[in-house]
This record gives sequence, structure tokens and C-alpha cells, in this order.
Amino acid sequence: MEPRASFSVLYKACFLVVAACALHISLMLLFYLRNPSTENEPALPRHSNSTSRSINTSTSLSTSTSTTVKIQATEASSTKALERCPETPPHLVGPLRVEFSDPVNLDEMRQDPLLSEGGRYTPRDCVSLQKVALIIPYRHREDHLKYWLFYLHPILQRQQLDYGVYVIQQDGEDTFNRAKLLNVGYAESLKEYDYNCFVFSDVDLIPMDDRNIYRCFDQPRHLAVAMDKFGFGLPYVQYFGGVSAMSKEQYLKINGFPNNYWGWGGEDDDIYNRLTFRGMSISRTDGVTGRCKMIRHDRDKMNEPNPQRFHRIAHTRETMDSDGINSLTYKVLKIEKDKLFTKIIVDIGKP
Ligand code: UDH
Ligand code: NGS
Repeated sequence: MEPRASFSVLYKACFLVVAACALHISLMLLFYLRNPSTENEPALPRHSNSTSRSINTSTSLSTSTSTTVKIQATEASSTKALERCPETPPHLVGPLRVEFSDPVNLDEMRQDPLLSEGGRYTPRDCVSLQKVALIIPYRHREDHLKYWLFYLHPILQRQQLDYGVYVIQQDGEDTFNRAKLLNVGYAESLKEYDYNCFVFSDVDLIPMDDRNIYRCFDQPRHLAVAMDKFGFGLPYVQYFGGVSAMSKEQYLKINGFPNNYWGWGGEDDDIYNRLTFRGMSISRTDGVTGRCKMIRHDRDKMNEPNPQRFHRIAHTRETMDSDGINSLTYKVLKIEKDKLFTKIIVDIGKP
């Protein structure tokens, strides 16, 4: 081959190589400008992982990236997983002043934006350790209920409970039956929410210390530990009356409460028998933290001492499997939703 001809071939080859390089570089440049590398971007804080995921998704779905990113980021931070509430609630104040001399006004409390209709509350800043239904047996005690709501709502909120208040009102004027109303409260509250702890409270008992937490424990809990009317002590060690708490598991283990204690007395002793017969024992706080006040009142009409009570508590072992939540019958007549409580008016029959 002539030198001129070989120079031309070499020239063409070089031109092709240079052209290929230029094409390659411009393609790289184009690709880079369209997809800037993320390798050197500063890392997002650990907690905003979900935010970064939202941004990626939204940019691929939408062209108006800036607004979408902002909305997604806000949503992500508000749905950020909450931590469990601490074992000891941080805002408890200890001993409380409880007075029944002045009437209370519940209007302000009804404006509380943290409460939902029916007396429901859930802490906003942590996940409550328990879902607690507060169950109050009730008839003709309007003034007492006002004090109960006035004092208990702030306490229960400081105790960081996920709770609901259920007032179970016996319809009609037949003999009162406290334990059967409590069974109704258990069954009805569970229709509304997945409660796992049940606090059964007389309407006239107010705790004097918010460290006495209205929740459930390893063993059935007695909360009315030191009532003023008993000189701030227990009337007897087996006493399980006034206010008590049981987990769903504990309650079912004893087949709930007896349905056939009509009139005053003995039903709480029957419940005590049930829990001991199922191998459980009473848990309580100390006698100072457990102080509580009862609103003084006269004996209610149609709640005279039940003459059969001694006979019944002597036979708990034989009756408890057939008389309880498994044999409960009643008819709900009305459900009223107040901001501070759910009232369930119920026909429970008569003796
Ligand atoms: N209850 C009512 N209405 C009634 C009866 C009882 O709401 O007519 C409820 C209420 O929640 C009460 C609970 O059932 O707190 C227990 O009632 P109880 O009569 O067994 O106990 P309490 O301690 O009264 O309220 C006992 C008799 C007091 C006699 C006082 C004499 N000075
Ligand atoms: C006992 C009753 C319980 C009652 C307790 C306190 O004698 O039901 O007194 O009553 N047991 C029997 O009668 C078998 S109180 O002083 O609060 O009215 O809870």
C-alpha cells in the first residue's frame, strides 16, 4: 500500500475513534444531567426513613413534586410510630384534694378536645399500656356521678390510660343488682372497643392519690384500699368491694360475676371466693396511696340488705361455673352518648 493511502486509512480510523469517544461523552453527560447521582447527598435523619420513601413514590407518580413532597412528609411525621407509655406515668401528682361540699360544673370538661364522645380518651403522645373500660353500676345517683366524672377524668388522663367510661343504669324500680350490672358493662363495653382491662367502680368512690393506677395487674386488683369511712383501712383483708380491676383473662377465668345477688351485700365476697377458687389472689397498693373518699349518702330504696347473701357466698364453689358471664341475660333499652360517659340503660329483670 502506498504511504498516502495508508495515511488516509489511519486518518479515518482516528476520526472514527474520536467521534465514538465524543458520542460516548455526550451520552454520559446527558444521562448524568437527567439522573444526578445520589451517592454524595447528605444522609436523612434516621427517623425520616418513611419520609424519604414517600418522596420517591410521589415524585414518580406526580409532576408537581414540591407540593406532593411537602404533604407526604407531613403525613409521614404524623403517622410516625408512637412509643409505649412508660410504666410509671410522668405527670402524676400524688395526693389529691377531694371535696364534696361545692357542686361541680362539668361544662368546661365537656369542651376538652382530647375527650371523644362517650367518655373515650386515648393518649396522644404514647401508646397506652392497657385499654381500660371503667364500669359504674348506677341508678338515681346523678350528683355522685358528677363528682366521679369531675375527679376521675383528669386522673385517668394523667395515668395515660386508653379508656372509656360506661355507666350501666338499671331500668325500673325493682331491687338493685350491682354485680349483674357489672357483667352487663363488661359485655357491652366489649362491643365498642377491644378493651383488655375492666375497672368496676361504685359511683360514690373517689381516689385521693393518682398513683393508685386504675389499670390491671398480674392478679385481680383491689383499688378501694383505704376508704375514709373505714378509717382509711380495710374492713377485712378479703374485702374486694368498692373499686376493683380485672383483666379480660382474669374475669373470664372466674366466669365473671354472679347474677343472682339482688339487694345489698355479699356479691363482692362471692367475687373474692371465685378468684381464690381459681388460684388467684388480691393485689393492692399501699394504705397511703390507696386512700379514697366515699360520698356520704342514705341507704338507697330497693337496695335493702339481701337476706340470702350468707347462704349464697357459702356456695360459690358450686354455683360459679353455671352463674356468671356465661348465663347473663339482659335487654339494652337505650344507649346515651354524653361527652363524658356512655350510659347504657338496661332491663336486667327482677329477683
Ligand atoms: N347504686 C346505685 N343506685 C342504687 C344502689 C346502688 O347507683 O340505688 C350503685 C352505686 O354505684 C353504688 C354501688 O351501687 O356506689 C354500691 O351500692 P351499695 O348500696 O352496695 O353501697 P354503698 O356503699 O351504700 O353506696 C351502702 C349502704 C349505705 C348505708 C348508709 C347509711 N348511712
Ligand atoms: C360486708 C358485706 C360486703 C360489703 C362490706 C362493706 O359485710 O358485701 O360489708 O360494706 N358482705 C356481706 O354482707 C356478706 S359497706 O360498709 O361498704 O356498706 O361490701
